[in-house]
Amino acid sequence: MSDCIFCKIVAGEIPSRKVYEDEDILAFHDINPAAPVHFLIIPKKHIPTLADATEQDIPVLGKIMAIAGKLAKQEGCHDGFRTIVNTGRVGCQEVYHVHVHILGGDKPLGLML
Ligand code: DGP
Repeated sequence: MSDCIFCKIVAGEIPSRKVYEDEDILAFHDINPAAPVHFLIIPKKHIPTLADATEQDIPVLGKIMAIAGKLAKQEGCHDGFRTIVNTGRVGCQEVYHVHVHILGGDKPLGLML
């Protein structure tokens, strides 16, 4: 999608602080961190929202969830983290390209985002 910010990050047209990348997914630090550790994991494929995901997307969405813990530990989350997916208008989604927020730090994090 040519007008999607996250597709532009995937394409390298907008810079990001990368945490991880492979052929299917990209993880990068959130530009507006809401916690000491705050990064996003996205599929490289443009899926607008979680409500748009289909059975074809199960492998990439599963990969994101399966790697979240490893990346969180790598970024300093040694005692847990929050995992948030905002979906659509009611879910207060700002960027319409599926992303999983990973948030962590030293202290427990209350309801946020
Ligand atoms: P959400 O409300 O779940 O759609 O959150 C979108 C997040 O994306 C928000 O926390 C800020 C982040 N974000 C928006 N634009 C950029 C960008 O250009 N670069 C990076 N690294 N993060 C961005």
